[in-house]
Amino acid sequence: MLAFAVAVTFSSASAQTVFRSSDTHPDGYPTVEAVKYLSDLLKERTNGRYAIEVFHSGQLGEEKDVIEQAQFGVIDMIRVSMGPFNNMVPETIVPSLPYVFRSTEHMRKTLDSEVGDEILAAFEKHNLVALAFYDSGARSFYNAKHPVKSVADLKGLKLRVIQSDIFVDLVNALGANATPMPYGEVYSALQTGVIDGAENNWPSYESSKHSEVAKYFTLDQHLIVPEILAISKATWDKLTPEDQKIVRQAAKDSVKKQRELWEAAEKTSRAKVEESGTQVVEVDKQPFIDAMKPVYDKYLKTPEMKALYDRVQAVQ
Ligand code: GTR
Repeated sequence: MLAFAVAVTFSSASAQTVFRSSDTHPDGYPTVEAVKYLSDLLKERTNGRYAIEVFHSGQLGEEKDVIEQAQFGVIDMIRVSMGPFNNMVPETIVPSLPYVFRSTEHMRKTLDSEVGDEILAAFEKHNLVALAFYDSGARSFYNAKHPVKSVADLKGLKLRVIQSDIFVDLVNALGANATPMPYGEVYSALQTGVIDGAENNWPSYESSKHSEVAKYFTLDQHLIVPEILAISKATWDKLTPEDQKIVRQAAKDSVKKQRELWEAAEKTSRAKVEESGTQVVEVDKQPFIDAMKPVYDKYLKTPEMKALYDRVQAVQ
């Protein structure tokens, strides 16, 4: 009995809180590895009091579901695309508009500025504390039917999109038919012909194996939409202000690492899929940009949205 009591005391003295963090991507993907790196930073900076366990490969659920679970405090942390937040957090609309960022550089500069901090802060009224943005490259269309060389070639294709109205509208504006669907269902939907194609970045296209069933990839790069790393407000509120500071800073510090991992993964994923038969089509982006006018008209209606858009554009 005595030995047992001693053991318990000892273990609670060195107690470690392990946050459960969700990611839809497999082990080794840049976002998964960045959160593991963040866990190491936390352990180091809190003398082992805090750590993170990453549940990769969608083990805790699809993005829409894990967002809800984090809002309720069932999951501590989530790493999800900004896309699924569009209908809930209006501040995510402008940075999710097609072709809103001129380049990855422009996206990074914007999100590293106070504009980025304001967008992160907007999650708090939805019971989430957004900690950082991670890179997700540019999203492009791919399909199983034919090479898409122009906007006209997209006509009538059934394309899976993230469950976000912006994504639906942008695909429909190009003459294709948008089908919102959770990420984990896309592979079999492509395989069985329920959809003709989808859109994503190189590492997702490769690691999800969509490249095996949809070989025509068109480099139209319609969206440079970042990832969000957030912690449940319920979990956050249990931390002391000092620990909150440590978590926030460590999350910011993990961004550099994620960007390095991202840049490497983009290259290796593209090389891998090209080697295994993906046909890449380079296109003139201007007609794609022109086709987005109705999407801009719809989402930039209010003075607030226009002002945020102007601030994003003003970042040099
Ligand atoms: C990826 C993103 C995921 C997920 C996925 C999708 O690029 O990293 O978080 O949103 O796209 O298309 O559902």
